[in-house]
Amino acid sequence: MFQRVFIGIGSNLGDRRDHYRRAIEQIAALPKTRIVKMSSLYETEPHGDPQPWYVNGVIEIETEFTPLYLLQHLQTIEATMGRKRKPSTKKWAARTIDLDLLLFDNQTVDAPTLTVPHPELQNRRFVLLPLSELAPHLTHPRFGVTIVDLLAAVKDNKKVLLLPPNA
Ligand code: A4P
Ligand code: MG
Repeated sequence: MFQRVFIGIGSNLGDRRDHYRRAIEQIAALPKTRIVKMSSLYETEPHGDPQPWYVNGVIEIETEFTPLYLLQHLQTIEATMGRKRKPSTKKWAARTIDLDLLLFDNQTVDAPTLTVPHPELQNRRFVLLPLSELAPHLTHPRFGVTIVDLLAAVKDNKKVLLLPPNA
């Protein structure tokens, strides 16, 4: 059975839009998976340590994978795109590509390697704004409020700037 899933994409190293596009190509090439919708792209001020600004966006997919298998596939894509994830690498450090599983149907997951919905989703304008383009009235399975409600309430004041499509 196909499940409706939202994936957050971010890049803040090198040709960020090219990394973003290639990640989508690789997600589209996964078996048992199809891309349904893509948000606009945004240029976003970084959260965490000082680092370059990100290009962020969200895509909606349908997949027959379970959440943990989908995470494995996303991590393989990150690895093939040159992202180095080592114990010594700082959390929240700059990266060529970051793929976060934001929402998986209306499921909640609390596994050692996976928390769904993404635990920071409600604190990040750079996630809520593109997500609100695709699914404004979707209800967060833990909080019972919609994405537009979360966006209206978010205290994150970091800049999130719409990127023109062909810039
Ligand atoms: N993991 C648990 N739940 C999830 C999930 N829902 N989706 C685990 C993806 N991964 C999940 O992630 C660490 C571990 O989280 C994974 O091994 C997986 O098993 P990581 O990608 O290796 O490390 P990270 O990305 O450095 O840390 P983390 O906690 O995932 O950070 P985020 O949430 O990815 O944030 N500022 C702007 N403007 N835009 C950004 O995109 N991104 C980050 C990273 C920081 N600041 C940013 C942005
Ligand atoms: Mg991550």
